[in-house]
Amino acid sequence: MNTRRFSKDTFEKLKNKAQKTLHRSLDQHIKLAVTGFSGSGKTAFITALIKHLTTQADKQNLPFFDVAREQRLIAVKAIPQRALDIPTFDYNCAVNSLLANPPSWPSSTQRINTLTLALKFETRNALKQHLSPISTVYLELIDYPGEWLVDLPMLNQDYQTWSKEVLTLLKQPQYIDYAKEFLTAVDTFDSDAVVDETILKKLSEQYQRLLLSLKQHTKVAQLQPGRMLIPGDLAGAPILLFFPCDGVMTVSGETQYMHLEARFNAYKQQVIGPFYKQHFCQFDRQIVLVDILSALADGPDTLREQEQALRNIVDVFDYGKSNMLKRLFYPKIDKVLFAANKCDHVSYEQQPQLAKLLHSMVHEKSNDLRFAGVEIDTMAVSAVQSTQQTQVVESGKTLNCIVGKPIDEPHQITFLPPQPPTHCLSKEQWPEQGFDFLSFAPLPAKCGNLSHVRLDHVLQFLLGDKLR
Ligand SMILES: Nc1nc2c(ncn2[C@@H]2O[C@H](COP(=O)(O)OP(=O)(O)OP(=O)(O)O)[C@@H](O)[C@H]2O)c(=O)[nH]1
Ligand SMILES: [Mg+2]
Repeated sequence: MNTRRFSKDTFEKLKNKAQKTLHRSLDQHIKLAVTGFSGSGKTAFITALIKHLTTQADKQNLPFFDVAREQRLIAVKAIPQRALDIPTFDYNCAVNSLLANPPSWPSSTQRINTLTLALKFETRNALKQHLSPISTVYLELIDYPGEWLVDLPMLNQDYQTWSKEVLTLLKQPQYIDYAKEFLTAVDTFDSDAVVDETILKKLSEQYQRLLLSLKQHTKVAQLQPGRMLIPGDLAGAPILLFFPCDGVMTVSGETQYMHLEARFNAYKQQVIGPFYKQHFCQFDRQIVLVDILSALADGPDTLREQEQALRNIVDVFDYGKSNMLKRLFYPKIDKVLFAANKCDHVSYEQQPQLAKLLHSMVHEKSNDLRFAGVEIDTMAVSAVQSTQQTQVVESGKTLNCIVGKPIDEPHQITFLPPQPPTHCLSKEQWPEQGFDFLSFAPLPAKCGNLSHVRLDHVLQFLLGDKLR
């Protein structure tokens, strides 16, 4: 009986693996990493991508997406996902809020979820055509709380290095007011003393409150550990009871420091490690969504901090072209798109400047990736359009403005956005009035259709070559 069950299980596993391998070998399976910090627009992007592919994939709507322009895309459909233990991405709920009257943005993500699309198309590839004129590509997407992404670089750090980095960040002038109380408590904390669970719990909770208030009042990206903000099923678990401290490592005895270090390591091994292995190891393509306008609005330190946080994230992914055989088992990211999202918060003429600013922020990393054989592009996009362009003449001068309904305001306004810089400015170069950008509600759908800015360029870059 046992032997029979073993054989059946083994057979199923082998069958699954063979199917996976076959899909990969024919390049039929694409895993797309939608990467971005909390609020960068991952959920809205995934929703828009599904909406445009499933019901709006015509040449008028997606003119730069070859398969749509050439009218070769037959149909796109969500299919049952391979990962049975992950909740399915609630597309209907997300798209309904965008299509509602008045429309609203989907809610912030609280757990991991996934969705697989099957794209059926007429192939132009001679070899594939010989086998069958119709091909199917499977596109796997996952959505997750951006807070959890920020944890990934911790995998390459030990407790001492992590503590140092976090404490340095908290001591910066723009965060010190929020962090003062916690920093004073940590200063008086005796890391060399014997373990006192009450003290550790109290300080951990204080640190968690600090993270929550930084999230609420600032745009700082690197708030670690991310599960302290969105615990998922770890709420109240002792694995979350740690905080950064400047202590010293002792050779013997069970000190508070060693206890904290053990919890930090357990968090890495039991929380970040599996999250990384299950969801971030095997990707083919990546889009990095960046909310550069919010960072600009927050000031020069936030922009620098975003730049650093982006570099740290890019560092944890596996890049480069793998050869055909390796690719079957260990796919590597071979295309990366850096997208300055929400670009419709500035005028059409200003959008290329946003792309240039993002390009300057990731320039060094892009160079390394290109060297590793990865194809890179940078674009200004808005997966879901929220404003329209207009021109206003004032004192004989034509001004390029945008029209939209700011979030939390009852009516549409015409707004002249400030001019974004094309590179990171230093504090001295920062304009006195800063950068005052607004956030807008999605544009109301027209006949059930959503609008976008350059989503077709994004699709062409990320998927175009697989749909030939
Ligand atoms: N103009 C514009 N604004 C957007 C777009 N996508 C997202 N936004 C804005 O950004 C906010 C956050 O978008 P989400 O899609 O929830 O971001 P997320 O990356 O999924 O965030 P988490 O779930 O917290 O990780 C939205 O509520 C909108 O205000 C877009 O395509 N265009
Ligand atoms: Mg989300």
